[in-house]
Amino acid sequence: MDAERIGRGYAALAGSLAVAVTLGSAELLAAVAGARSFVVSVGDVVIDTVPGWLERAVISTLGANDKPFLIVSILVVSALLGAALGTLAARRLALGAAGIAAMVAVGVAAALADPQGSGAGAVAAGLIAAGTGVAALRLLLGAAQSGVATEPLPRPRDPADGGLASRRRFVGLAAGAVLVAGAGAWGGQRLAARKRVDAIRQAIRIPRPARRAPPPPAGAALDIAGLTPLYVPNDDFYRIDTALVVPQIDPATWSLRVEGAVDRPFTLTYADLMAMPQIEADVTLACVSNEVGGTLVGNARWQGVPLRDLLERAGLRRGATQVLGRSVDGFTAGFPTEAALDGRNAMVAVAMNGKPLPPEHGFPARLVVPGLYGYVSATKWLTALELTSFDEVDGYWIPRGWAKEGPIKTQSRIDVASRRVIAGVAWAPTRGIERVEIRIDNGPWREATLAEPLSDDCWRQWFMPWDPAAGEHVIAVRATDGGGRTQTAERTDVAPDGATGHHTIRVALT
Ligand SMILES: Nc1nc2c(c(=O)[nH]1)N[C@H]1C(S)=C(S)[C@@H](COP(=O)(O)O)O[C@H]1N2
Ligand SMILES: [Mo]
Repeated sequence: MDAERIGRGYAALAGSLAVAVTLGSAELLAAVAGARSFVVSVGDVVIDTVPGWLERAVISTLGANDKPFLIVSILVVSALLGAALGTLAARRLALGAAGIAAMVAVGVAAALADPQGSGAGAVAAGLIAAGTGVAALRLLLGAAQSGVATEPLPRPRDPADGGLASRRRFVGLAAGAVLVAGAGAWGGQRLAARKRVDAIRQAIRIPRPARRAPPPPAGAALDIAGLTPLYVPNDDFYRIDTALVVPQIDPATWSLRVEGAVDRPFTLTYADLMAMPQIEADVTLACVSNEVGGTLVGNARWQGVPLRDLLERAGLRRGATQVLGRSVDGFTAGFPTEAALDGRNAMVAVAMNGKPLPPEHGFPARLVVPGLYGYVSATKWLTALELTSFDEVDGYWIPRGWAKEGPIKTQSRIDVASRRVIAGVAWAPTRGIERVEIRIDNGPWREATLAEPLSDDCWRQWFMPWDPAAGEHVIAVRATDGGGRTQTAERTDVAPDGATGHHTIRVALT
């Protein structure tokens, strides 16, 4: 085709539309073929390859919007690449076709790199989508070339000009392309949504645990408006993971391998796991990325199979010093084997607050290890436990600038500062909370009243009656753990092993 004869704007638009058709049809075809969405797969690769500092910066500026932002970015970049391909294709169609094929190849490669979804399906969907996209490019450029598009984008033309008809044709084709792209994306989403495991999950009966957690003692939960509940409901529980879409795992096809430096590696089905004796325990989970005063922490009642039982069944070999949890989505987290054997309630959890794990929190099974930050321990959508050493393998976050070992630091947080009361929570999992102190307007540290403890693995609520004068006040909190160690005032960043410092707030009371 003759570039001179096709307005650049038309060519670019044709290219973008052809890419949209490619992506939309790929979305639908991938869903039909049981493959992962190309766009989502590329997003996952981006998440896994961007440098740790950038990932942290994006999460801290965009918070929970980081994932939609990533998807939109991929679509915008694709549209721009499409525009560039369109102008190339106006000169030689083969260049545009090669460009579309290359883009699809990137999507297929990303989908293949993901252990979830059908690889053959991804290849088949990619081939057909590329063909569809190239056909769309041809048609659109053909329409653009046949007269209309010799002028920059839309300019009123003489009705007598024969270009009008072909411009109509271009506009019609463009509308068709938008329709095909939109319908493909929508259909793909609909099909993917049908794979959700909600119904299966709701039908699951959680067995009675062989060992129940004691009921929470009277006085463990304070009745203070605005105070974080002792048990955070599943729907409100903080969520942190690298999964762009929540893995939907049918327990019927799920399995858990115990392997590595063990004498008797084995694989369990979900039914096998559910048939093993289970324990129940209250455990506070915390994220290493939790800023001082932050909300990336929560307490729940978990139920599952003691990790120790699984490791004993496998028979630990010498050198099995790290337990590495592997997720179906490729995420890994490792912690000292000692934490599974020293008597704490480390478990492969199947239930959270009396319900099968929500998909967002790792259904059908995840690790819960009291006292360790989630990034080294709490693998969701767990599919393997690999016994290894810290020299051999690093978990996902370690090469991204986080410490190899991640014991949870003592932290305390002010949730409420009203005209009557100051209240909050404090946690030092496995060590417990011995004391919480409050300092108002740089006065002396004064002891707050502690609620009854749930367990040393959980946060503890606290309060202090307050009758403030009107005006501005600065309130700081610090906790002392069960070992008598008080939180340091020194402020450090969340990386590499968790923030330190006193949560300090400023309130204005009238
Ligand atoms: N598969 C998988 N498991 C994961 C993660 C992840 O990215 N992928 N993130 C971990 C981190 S950093 C934390 S803090 C906890 C958070 O668990 P939650 O989302 O249930 O609160 O999950 C851990 N388990
Ligand atoms: Mo985390």
